[in-house]
Amino acid sequence: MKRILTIQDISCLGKCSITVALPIISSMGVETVILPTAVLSTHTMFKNFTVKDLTSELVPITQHWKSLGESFDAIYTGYLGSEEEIAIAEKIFDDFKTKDTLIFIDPVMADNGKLYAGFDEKYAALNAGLCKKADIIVPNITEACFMTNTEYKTTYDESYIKHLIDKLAALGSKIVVLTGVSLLPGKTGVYGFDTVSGKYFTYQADRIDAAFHGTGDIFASVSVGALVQGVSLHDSFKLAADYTAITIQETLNDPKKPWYGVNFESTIPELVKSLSVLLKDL
Ligand code: PXL
Repeated sequence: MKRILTIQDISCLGKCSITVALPIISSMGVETVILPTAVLSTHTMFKNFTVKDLTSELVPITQHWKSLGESFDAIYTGYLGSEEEIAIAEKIFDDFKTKDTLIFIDPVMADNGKLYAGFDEKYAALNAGLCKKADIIVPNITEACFMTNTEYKTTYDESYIKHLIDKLAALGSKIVVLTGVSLLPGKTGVYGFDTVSGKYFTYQADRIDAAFHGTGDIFASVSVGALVQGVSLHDSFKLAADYTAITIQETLNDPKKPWYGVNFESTIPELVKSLSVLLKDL
């Protein structure tokens, strides 16, 4: 069985970060090891959330794993929370990376043109530095703009997206995948660039006009859960984009939908079914 280490916060209530990554990656038949960066009562879109920072725990926990000789097929970072944790994540990559370890970075820090509460431009610059260690990075357009000092636009064309991707690739990741890219009416998806093959790729799923929290974490979890099992780049990102789209649709259909996250729990059986088709073809 493949094994992914994910490094991000636990937002106890809120359906994001580890409370999404753990069930989704596990449902995909991959062992999920967690390294919580902080425990929050809720994610940061709620008012008056509490935070217990866990920075001081990260090194002792990973040193214990190292002493046991443990290893990971992929390391997936999401919401890190502090500048010091970015430096520690870099050290964990160095300590655990072998030639077969996939380093997958979702530089969670911003959306809709704005940084999340508690982050500033220095934090964005440090995340940009971390990207040099990555095999794959999956920023949204806002995060890409903050990391590359590019003007954020809500209306754009393909040349703007390619320019942004080229600037992201210069940060040093092998593969760059920009998320939330809408180039066709009624569609949204990913636009990527593989620096090894020199090829751009894109996949557009149906766009559902609703913004929900945690969908980036769902997209990243499905992508890394498929990639680590040998599913191709195109099929992994298609699976993730389609699953995110059907999950948002499912949530909209729920008259009692939560405002703070999506009903991914209801759509997991479809994810498992679609993945099993892809795995059979490998
Ligand atoms: O979904 C990203 C995320 C993860 N963790 C925390 C957050 C957010 C987005 O706001 O607040 C704590």
